[in-house]
Amino acid sequence: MTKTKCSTRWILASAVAMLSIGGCGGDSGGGEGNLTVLLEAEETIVDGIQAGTGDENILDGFDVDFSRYIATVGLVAMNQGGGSNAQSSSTVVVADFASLPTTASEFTTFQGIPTGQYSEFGFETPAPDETVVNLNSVDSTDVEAMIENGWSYVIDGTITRVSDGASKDFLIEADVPTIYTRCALADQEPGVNVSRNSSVDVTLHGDHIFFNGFPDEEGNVQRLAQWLWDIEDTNDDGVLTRPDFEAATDVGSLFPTPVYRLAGGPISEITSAWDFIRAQLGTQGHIFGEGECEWSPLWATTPDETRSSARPRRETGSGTGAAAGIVAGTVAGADTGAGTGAGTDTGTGADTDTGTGAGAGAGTDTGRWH
Ligand SMILES: [Ca+2]
Repeated sequence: MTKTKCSTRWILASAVAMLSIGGCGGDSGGGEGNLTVLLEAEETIVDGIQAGTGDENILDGFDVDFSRYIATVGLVAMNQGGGSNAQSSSTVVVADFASLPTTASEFTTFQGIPTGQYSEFGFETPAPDETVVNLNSVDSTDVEAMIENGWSYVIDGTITRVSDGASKDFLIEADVPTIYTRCALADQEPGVNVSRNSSVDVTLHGDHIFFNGFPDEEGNVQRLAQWLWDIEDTNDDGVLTRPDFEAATDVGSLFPTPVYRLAGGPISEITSAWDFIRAQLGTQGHIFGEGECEWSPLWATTPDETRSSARPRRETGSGTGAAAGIVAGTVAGADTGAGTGAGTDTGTGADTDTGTGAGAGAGTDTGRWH
């Protein structure tokens, strides 16, 4: 099973490792192969998250369980580096991750594609449309509501205060249009290797809304739930939903510094609990359980715009030699790359690169999100 830690990916380090390791990825002999893409739910979704003092517990005395964890995933895209042998799938599925372990999880397959290392692999959690494939009997009412409203997530859960057993229900119905790119397992070649018959697990984590920010390193992650407990049921309907989260604008009280760091996430300025939820949900995509992906900023919040002009573009810089900075909102501080190269980065985004130069200068430019 997967672990629940969320490790930082040191992107250039991975690139350097790739170069030094060379073609260790196995079958790249020019043949054709198949890649099956599977969905995987982190155990936090299936088993819930328990109060405790362990690394993966909620530290401030709350249990959380999910009865439904419905999400849309799809639009897998990959290439063998520099755009070569690009493959993509238009399939988008909707699945209840809470019941995935006992139901179908295969959602798309690439057949007869060139074998080798697809060093750039990604996918999306898009707003669904009428073409969405219902993978494991998600209630049609939910699917229609997701299409109608552009929701990528419907999460139905309960938070319980262990000191007295009191509980509250919450329902998160959220548009979280995220493009995940450059997925990689730590200490392995980036992306996915395609051989004769290969597969990749696309994993959604379930616990990021309890992270104390958007941490650079897993050692810094704490899971805390007091903020959710403190949300007021403003409309007195017995469940915490979007209007309640949007009304919770006292961000400094809900997410106090220095315990929380709200900078560096997919939403540049978090002004409510709703922003925090959407931003954290926009970081939950992984491969092979713990393999980190870069995530795009979240964009429009209305269904009409989620797939159109507001969609961010990813541009690849043209530099070679010194790596020239990591994408905005990915892994702050993970950039190394003040080597000796003379590459020119052509990205012009408003990102702020926070890397400090200690790299070997062997990477290629990572591109930026706009
Ligand atoms: Ca309510």
